[in-house]
Amino acid sequence: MKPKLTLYIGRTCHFCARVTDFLKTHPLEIEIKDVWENDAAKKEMLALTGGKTQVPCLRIDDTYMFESLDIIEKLKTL
Ligand SMILES: N[C@@H](CCC(=O)N[C@@H](CS)C(=O)NCC(=O)O)C(=O)O
Repeated sequence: MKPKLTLYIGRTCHFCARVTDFLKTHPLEIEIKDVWENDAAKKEMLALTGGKTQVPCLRIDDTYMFESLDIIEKLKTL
């Protein structure tokens, strides 16, 4: 079964842009939520990660990644 993917980003975060730029050339079924623009997304991320706010954050089912380059390497395998 395909994992459920969610990418938490911040609108002007260049580490996040690195990941969203990658997704333009490697489209995947992934929900993108801006935690800097959307309070509900921020609350959701805080609750899920136990208080972590660093973006980009990739949620793969119930695991979380916080490093843009690691996220891109992982996305290449999905
Ligand atoms: N090494 C990380 C850096 C990510 C980073 O510094 N993100 C900043 C925004 S540009 C952030 O979320 N800062 C707030 C925090 O760490 O809670 C990466 O490559 O993704």
